[in-house]
Amino acid sequence: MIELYGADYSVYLRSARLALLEKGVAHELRPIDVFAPGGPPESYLQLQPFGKIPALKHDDFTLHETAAILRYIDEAFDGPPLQPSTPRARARMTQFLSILDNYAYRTLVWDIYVERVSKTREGAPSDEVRIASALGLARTIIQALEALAADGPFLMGGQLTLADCHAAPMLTLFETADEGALLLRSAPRLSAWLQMFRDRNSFLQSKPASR
Ligand SMILES: N[C@@H](CCC(=O)N[C@@H](CS)C(=O)NCC(=O)O)C(=O)O
Repeated sequence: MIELYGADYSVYLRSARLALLEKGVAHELRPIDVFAPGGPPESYLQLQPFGKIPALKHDDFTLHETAAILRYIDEAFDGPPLQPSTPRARARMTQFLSILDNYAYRTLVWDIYVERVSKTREGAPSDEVRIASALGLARTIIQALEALAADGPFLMGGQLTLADCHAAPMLTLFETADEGALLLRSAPRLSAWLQMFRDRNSFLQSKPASR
């Protein structure tokens, strides 16, 4: 039994779901709202002591940190391999994951998407200074990902990898901000990949109910 704890609005939960769906692994979603008043329930902190989502439970094995969850999903179950086989290609895939975790999530999702799109939707003012200060790093992130991206159809070429699963949820949100759409226009490989990935079954199936 595979249980994935989190909320469908989370880009990190969606990365893990994409890997499960691409792999064809049956799983159950266990709702945890990290942004609920008072934070996640105390019992969830046994699974994820930092109070972030997602966390995975497979029988008596529990795991948190999305990059670890993604690798576990690929290595523990049958289905199409989601990691390349050569050392260089595996290192490249890890490089994608690290850029997304260390630079892209905070900048593209929180500094730009949340400020420009989520807050506007909620009728709250956007923090223009925060957005403007994030644009330089956002440009570097998009240029770096574009330089690493293959000609397609997937980020690493012919094989869909964990890099696609991790990048798609963040970049799709980023693209809905005007600043994101503009920056992505200067990244033709990323743009073509995003357009293709948007219609993938796994992506459609993991769409948040609220969007
Ligand atoms: N290092 C964690 C990060 C996960 C993460 O930041 N998840 C976000 C949702 S997309 C979260 O739980 N945020 C709640 C918070 O920051 O309080 C991982 O790789 O799984």
